[in-house]
Amino acid sequence: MSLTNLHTISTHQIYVSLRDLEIKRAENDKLLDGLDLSGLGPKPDIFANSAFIGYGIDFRKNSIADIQAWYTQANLSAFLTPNDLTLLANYQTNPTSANRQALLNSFTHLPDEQAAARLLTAAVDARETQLNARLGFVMPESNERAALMSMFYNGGPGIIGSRLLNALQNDNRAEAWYEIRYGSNANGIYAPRRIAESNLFSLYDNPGQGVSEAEAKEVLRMYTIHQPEIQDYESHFGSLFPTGGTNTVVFQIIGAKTTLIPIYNAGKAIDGEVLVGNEFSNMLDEYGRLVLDKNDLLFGEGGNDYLHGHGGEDVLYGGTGVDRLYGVPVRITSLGGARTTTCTVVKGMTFSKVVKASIPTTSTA
Ligand SMILES: [Ca+2]
Ligand SMILES: [Ca+2]
Repeated sequence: MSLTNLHTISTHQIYVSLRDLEIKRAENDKLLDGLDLSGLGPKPDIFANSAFIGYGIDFRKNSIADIQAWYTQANLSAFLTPNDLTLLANYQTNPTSANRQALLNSFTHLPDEQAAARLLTAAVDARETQLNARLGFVMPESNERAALMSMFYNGGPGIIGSRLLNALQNDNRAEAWYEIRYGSNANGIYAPRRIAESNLFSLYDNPGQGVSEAEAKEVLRMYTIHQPEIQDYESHFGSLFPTGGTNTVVFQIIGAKTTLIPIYNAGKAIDGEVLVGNEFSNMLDEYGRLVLDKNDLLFGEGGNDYLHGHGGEDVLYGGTGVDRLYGVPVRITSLGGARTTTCTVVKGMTFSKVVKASIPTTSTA
């Protein structure tokens, strides 16, 4: 089932406005704000070895026929002269720096920001059906679709990679959010844009409102799987993810932790990790995570899991399967098999709380 609980938008016009605003901010916020109108003329794109006009209308990647069509739709045909078409043809046929410079020198400027905005709308409208083709389904006009269109405009079909596609097709919002925010910046220059797009896409079904238990587990399962990579990414782009700031995953998962902790903390003050496994065998270990020897809450879920709480007062749920639960200082073993509600606690175990199955009827040594 494809992504559900979309933040749908009531009219096509409002959708287009939101979509284009997201793209304008990312492509040229100074033109949008009227602070720098140089984007009304052609500009070099050094990184892409290309040139563009307005809000990222690329002169090399787009066909001349498409560019002409967008100018026509935007009622801007008078600003695409025969000389401009010759410059474009020369550059596309032979993309030398001399031909690019000729284009930069004399390509006709757009008259104003509104013209650039109309041209962008035409260029993005043309990609709407291409996004459907890439997704394999028609996502309704929504915040989520606007976020994906911003990515698509920026990176073409390839930016919707196989893992993002899989998450979208299988209704895994948290994984899709992760892929947009942390997994779609291969060339390293779009980290701010991906943060903005993932924020628009939203990690939660209903931001600012209640988070269901199932949704909380989906979010924390994503976190459990990807936290080491996320940590690396956030460190690499440290200025975008200041410690304690809202951009960090630590902040983003607070809503999910706030749902699960009161239900499952078994009276312990959980101040460490909340890790959630999947239906396969998992190794959930406080070590290697952000903080050590805190009070952690670990859910093995299905499969035969190893749960390691280490120091602190941890609450461990093996879930179904034959699970091994470890606290500190010595091993606690639960080998009862699926749905067994008791576990063996090695004598001397004094700091960890062990929970087998899904009800916190616990044994503490
Ligand atoms: Ca711990
Ligand atoms: Ca299990």
